Amino acid sequence: MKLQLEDIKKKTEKILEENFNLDELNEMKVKILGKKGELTNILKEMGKVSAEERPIIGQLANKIRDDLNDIFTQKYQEIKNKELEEKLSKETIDVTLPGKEIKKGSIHPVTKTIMEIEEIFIGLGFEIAEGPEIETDFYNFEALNLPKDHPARDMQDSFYITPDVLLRTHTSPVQVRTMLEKKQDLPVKIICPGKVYRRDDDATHSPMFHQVEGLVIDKNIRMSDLKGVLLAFAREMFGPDQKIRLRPSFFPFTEPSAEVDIACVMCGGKGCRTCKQTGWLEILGSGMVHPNVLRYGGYDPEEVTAFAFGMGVERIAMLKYGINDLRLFYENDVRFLNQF
Ligand code: 2U9
Repeated sequence: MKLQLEDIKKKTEKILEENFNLDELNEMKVKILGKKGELTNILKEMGKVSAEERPIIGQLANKIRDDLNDIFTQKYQEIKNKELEEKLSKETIDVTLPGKEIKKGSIHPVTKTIMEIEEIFIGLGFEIAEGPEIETDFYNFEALNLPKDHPARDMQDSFYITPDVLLRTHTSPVQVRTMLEKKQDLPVKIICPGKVYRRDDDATHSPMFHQVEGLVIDKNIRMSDLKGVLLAFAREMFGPDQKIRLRPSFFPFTEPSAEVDIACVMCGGKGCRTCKQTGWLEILGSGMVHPNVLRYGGYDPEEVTAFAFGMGVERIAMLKYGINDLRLFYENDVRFLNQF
């Protein structure tokens, strides 16, 4: 039996010198070490071995089984390495081939326009203020001199979450919050960019759009300050020779109020379809802040005065980049977006 065991080891070592693939090796392993394999067959004869010899043969059998397992493991590794080497020797990499194109995104035209507006006002000494898009009736309406029965508060015009909480309809509540935080500190020079929400949805109105509003509070702020700042803005945004025109208007939060026009970007003021033959295009609304609004913000209208303005970012972007359809901003068509 001892001889049989040593034989099987020698036989295995010899067989494995030949060229096998992994499947053949596995088959061989089952044939020799498997449940019904040759080693098991030899050990079936254990009963015939004398009691003194049995532990010695048992030990030898265990050692031979371990040795055989080692031999198979070693051979397995050899075959694997050989296969890998063969694969690598065949595989060639052409380093001169062009790489895969990485598609780069671009900045959305609305974001780009906000960034440009911010740059201009930062250059004029303004700070940027931000605030929540979900607002209370107080910050969105009450503090802005929009009385309880004002049509803007209609459920039909705004998105209400509860009777007292709504999606902000303008970024003005950010200015109110900033005024209350500043606790009468002077001067206040801020712009507030962000998303606003109104129940409007047609070719020229979107239920979500972007605004930038501005507020300047100090002693002796006058309408001429408003005009100077907005002229500087118009020239940086639309060209150094731009003109502006102020037309009287009405907003509940400003008095007096003015709509601001620039010379038509299409015809330069001669009159065309874009400006409806007027030569002018409206770009923003503005005015001197109403005394009630200053009071709500904690400032004394006898001590300080203020001007404010508001613009729709999509409108500015359309005029600046010659975009003729508002809906293009929200469709996420890369053929449109890639142009910015
Ligand atoms: C405070 C006080 C006053 C912000 C202003 C406008 C005029 C205005 C419109 C432009 C186009 C809204 O997006 S739009 O439809 N805005 O005409 N906004 S004055 O006045 C303020 C804001 C905050 C505390």
